[in-house]
Amino acid sequence: PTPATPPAVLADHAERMEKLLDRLLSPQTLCDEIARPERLRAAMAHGLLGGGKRLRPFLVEQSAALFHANTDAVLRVGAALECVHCYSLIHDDLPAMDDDDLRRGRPTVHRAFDEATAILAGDALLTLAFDIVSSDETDLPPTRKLALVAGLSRAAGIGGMVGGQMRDLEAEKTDRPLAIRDIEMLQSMKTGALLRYACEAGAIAAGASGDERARLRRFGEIVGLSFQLADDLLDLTSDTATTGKATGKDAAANKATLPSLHGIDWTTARLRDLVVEATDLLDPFGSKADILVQTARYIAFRDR
Ligand code: GRG
Repeated sequence: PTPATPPAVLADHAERMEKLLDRLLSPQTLCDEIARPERLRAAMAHGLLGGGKRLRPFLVEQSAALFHANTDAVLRVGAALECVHCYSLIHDDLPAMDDDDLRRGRPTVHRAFDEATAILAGDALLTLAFDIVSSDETDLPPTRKLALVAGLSRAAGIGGMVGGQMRDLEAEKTDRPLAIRDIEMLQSMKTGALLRYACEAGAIAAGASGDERARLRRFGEIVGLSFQLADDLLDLTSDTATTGKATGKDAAANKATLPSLHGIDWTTARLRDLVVEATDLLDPFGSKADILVQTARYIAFRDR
């Protein structure tokens, strides 16, 4: 299929998100009265600001928009989720994990600062996320904030992103290839959990019904599956296009991905099915869901 374009409003959202993140990390906002280590704040800013598609907060915003929610509070919930995402990138880049020098075209946090500072910057971004959601400035009923905190804890923790990362590290240590079921489980935890939460969080923040919340959660799950499949497919096709064989990071680490196991045609067909399911799920919302549907299509059929 021809590559899908991102919704026009994604860039505008990224700009608004950048301003909010910048404000949330400003010296004035971050407990000015106590001795705040400037080097840590600068490292957090390096990992959080200046780049990124801001896809997760965009999904929070668009999911909440289906129910006409308070936009300021929703933006703050999205900002909290972006803090968790960026913390995971900072830690993922560390020498003990992927050992990367560049992220979003700039030196990784441990390269620009040092390893210990990068670890602490990630830790502080993770805790800042919960600070943001629970803060009085996030103008939502306490029951919704509690549900948001509970959902974020689960999406980020052992049953979600961190658990998925651990499974990934363990898989790298064994010679036995992972079963397809295990690959799917690993990915639904490692990258899927935050994307699933993004859509569910929009519904929670907006006070949607249990049914609507479950619908958005499933939509987020599909977005997560598509995101990973598309990522692995792009890896596979760019490698084979340039060298005739798979040489990307996953291939170098001898890591099987669903596209490398099933092939390009299977993956493209699976992505089409996922987009159809995502579109059907949002059918009850009519044209209000147009942007979310376009986002699902973009995530599945992006060209980079
Ligand atoms: C180390 C706690 C810990 C977790 C690591 C999600 C994760 C687990 C690591 C991310 C590493 C990675 C490159 C995963 C592949 C897919 C992915 C999440 C890519 C980055 O997300 P985008 O495309 O990035 O949304 P931007 O830069 O747009 O924010």
